[in-house]
Amino acid sequence: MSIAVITADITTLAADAIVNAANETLLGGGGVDGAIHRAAGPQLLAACRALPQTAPGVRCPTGEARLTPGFALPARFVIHTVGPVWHGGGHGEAALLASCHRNALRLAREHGLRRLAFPAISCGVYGYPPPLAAAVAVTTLHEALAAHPDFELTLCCYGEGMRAVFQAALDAVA
Ligand code: AR6
Repeated sequence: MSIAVITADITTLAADAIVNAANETLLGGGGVDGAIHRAAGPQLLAACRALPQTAPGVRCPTGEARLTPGFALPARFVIHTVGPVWHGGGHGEAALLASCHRNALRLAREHGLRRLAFPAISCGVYGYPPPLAAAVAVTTLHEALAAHPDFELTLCCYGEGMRAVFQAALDAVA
């Protein structure tokens, strides 16, 4: 089974695509989103701006995913997805977070992208408790791998604490 958990800055990874934990505007932000935009260069913002809006100011509704080139990144593409804001767990957060992972994988398959790296979507500013988010992420990725074993998936954590949480979740499903 090809799911690895690592500690790294996702902007340094030469994957087919790295996944961005964005917001619905796709116009950048803090956290991993800010890091990806800084490393990719201004062409990334222009490419995001060119994506169609589905509602005023919304280029990617929560749970969906969009593809752009990676520009100056070592990764060829960026898959932007928007995780749910944590509101206590009773507002569909788990289903939305699973959708992020599933839609990112679907987009990757449609474009022949096999080697993907995911950050800990929603585990920063959006406040999702990491052990709960990690369980959703690894379960969803594990199911996708069963259907499409050619994927090489990396869960890229920023710091040892987050890596340990995601590794424990992976050990629980593997
Ligand atoms: N590489 C890998 N992981 C990182 C990096 C990096 N360079 N930088 C931060 N992380 P967050 P969210 C980790 O807040 O919770 C943005 O402003 C970070 O430590 O980036 O989905 C967007 O525009 C954390 O574990 O994303 C949205 O408005 C994880 O990435 C909002 O934040 C996710 O934290 C999205 O919030």
